[in-house]
Amino acid sequence: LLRQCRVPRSTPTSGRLLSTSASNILDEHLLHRSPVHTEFFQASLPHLKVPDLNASVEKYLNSQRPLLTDEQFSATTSICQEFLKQDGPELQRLLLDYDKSNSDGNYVSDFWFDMYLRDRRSLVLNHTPFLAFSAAPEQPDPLDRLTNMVYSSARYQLTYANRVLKPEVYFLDPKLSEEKFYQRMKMLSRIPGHSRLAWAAAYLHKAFPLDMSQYPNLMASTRLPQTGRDSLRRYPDSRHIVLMRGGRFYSFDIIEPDGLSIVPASTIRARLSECLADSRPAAEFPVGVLTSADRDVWTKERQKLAHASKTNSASLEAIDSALFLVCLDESQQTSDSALCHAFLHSGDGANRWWDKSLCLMAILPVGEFAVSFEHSWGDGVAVSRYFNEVFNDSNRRPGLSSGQSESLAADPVSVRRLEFDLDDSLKASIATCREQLSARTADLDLDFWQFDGFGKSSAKRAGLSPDSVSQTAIQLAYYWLSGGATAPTYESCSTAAFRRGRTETIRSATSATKEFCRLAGGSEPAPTNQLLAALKAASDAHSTLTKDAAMGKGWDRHLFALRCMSERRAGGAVPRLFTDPAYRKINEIVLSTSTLSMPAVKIGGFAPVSPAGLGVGYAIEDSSMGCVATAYKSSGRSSAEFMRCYQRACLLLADVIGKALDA
Ligand code: BUJ
Repeated sequence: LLRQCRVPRSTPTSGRLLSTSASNILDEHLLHRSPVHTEFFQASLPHLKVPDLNASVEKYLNSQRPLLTDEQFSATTSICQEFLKQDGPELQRLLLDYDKSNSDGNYVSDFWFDMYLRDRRSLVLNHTPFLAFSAAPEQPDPLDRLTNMVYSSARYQLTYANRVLKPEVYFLDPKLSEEKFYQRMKMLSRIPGHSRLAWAAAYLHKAFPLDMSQYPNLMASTRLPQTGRDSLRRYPDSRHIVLMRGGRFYSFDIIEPDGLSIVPASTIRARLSECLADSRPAAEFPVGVLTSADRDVWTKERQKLAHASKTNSASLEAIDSALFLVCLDESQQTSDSALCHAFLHSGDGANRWWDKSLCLMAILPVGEFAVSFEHSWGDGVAVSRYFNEVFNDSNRRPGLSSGQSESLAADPVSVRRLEFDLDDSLKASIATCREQLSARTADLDLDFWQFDGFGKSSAKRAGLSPDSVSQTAIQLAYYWLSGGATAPTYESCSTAAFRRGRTETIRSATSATKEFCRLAGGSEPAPTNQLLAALKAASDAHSTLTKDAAMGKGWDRHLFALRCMSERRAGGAVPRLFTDPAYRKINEIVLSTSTLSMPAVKIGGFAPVSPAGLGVGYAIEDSSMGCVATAYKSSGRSSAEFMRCYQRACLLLADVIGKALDA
């Protein structure tokens, strides 16, 4: 979880529904009642420190080593030495000053928000990932399951908005019961000044509270396109959702006007059915496709749209302010790769509103469900909390009790159709965006493979870190794919252990993985004991990098922030370190990887982050491992070829580790 894991500063919770007291809400409308309030630990979370300059530069050089020839490495080393003598200390001082004046945030979070919100490229494929839900065999009817997921999402919102959602805590001590932990925290909450002590008290229990500053933007929130830099906006009074089907929009309430209770699940189901019963054909000009455009293009089109009619501005307002979006697609395809394509980009992208912070997707009649999220506001840790809560709650305590389906007819006025008036110019833009997006998504190659012959438990028994083994498999696959090369690799690591922490990069292509690939990847692999020793060295090196990253001691965010400072610095030239071809190369990510292993997740993925790169979403479970790989066909890469190499790599690793365990 920790691996994965600009909102206004003063209001940590999502808002107005909050002013009601949770004690007025019946248990059936909540996920649970936390013994301490949701932000109990927030104020005492540790501050993410600016790392030491020399240490970051040294780590940067270590990451460069396997990617460069001796000559290139020596040139980059000299550039780094020059940086440490010239620009580095001044930029570091500026960054430390900036950090001091920014006590509620951290040195990187505003720059990170800027990185997302200033990016003018389409959100689709470039940023938006998806996570698909595992099956729920006890809920065979897809519409019942969707109803229950919507109902549990409403519970999530009432629980969060009323501050009774349990704080997000990473427990390291398996012997510590959650109940006991919270009893003690509740006792602490009676002591004056507890908000400063809360984190330390949790730490004494080997429990690590995680940042929750992203949570207010999960629901009732949207990204808004603006020239140059987009913004995020929240709607604290929201009680409705917007459903999209065939590029058309429908809106209905799921929380009652009192803000204290959820619309009965049978009514939600009837409202969903009413949307499904609309017999009109799919929209000829699906407005949602405009949200897939370049952000400056969409900014202009949105202004035109909003000014064209009151109907349009009202529809936009309803979409922006919805708690979340439900996207219903219809398909008979059940293959894993067809599902991944559908969830990642919905074919031609016509049935999505990409700006919306959270989107619950359903494919009927096959009954597959997933979530996608606009990435600027938050990361995997916040989304996986919602994802797990909804998966568990909708299975264990479904809102719809059996036999209740459609016992109520929807009130005909309760589902509002959201319409748009489109002139010829808007129609032409929609047609253009649709063509452009179709061309981009048709270029995306995607493959999935799951291997049931090896998993976490064998890796652990052999004294290896399961994640390191997965990363080594990816490195070896790339080694074969490229005929012996090592590529700039990004593994996402959460820094949510810190206040407003987002992510750090684990640079998982190391000198140790390179050596392992050299020994294992030739036509005649080295003897098993040699391979095992190299694998252990790769695992140890990776574990150190992982710990560093999770502790905010990687080099990526530090150098990124120093570069941002150099761009702000009046009159200062950009230091050579940032124009060095080696710096550019290491940031042109070829292997973009991320993992989330949770029973609720069936599959998940994202597109490559560079035109010639690969996107690799992977997981390692107790006795299986697997990944979803993406690539752009136009770059000459093939996800299927990568997958063949990955399969070979998994088999080799399983064999080597199996022999070690047998010995
Ligand atoms: O690093 C960051 O700041 C954010 C990253 C960006 N990037 C995706 C480019 C790496 N964002 C995330 O990591 C969020 C990604 C969420 C999706 C993760 C999918 C992983 C699940 C794959 C499951 C594969 C199935 C295996 C079966 C055994």
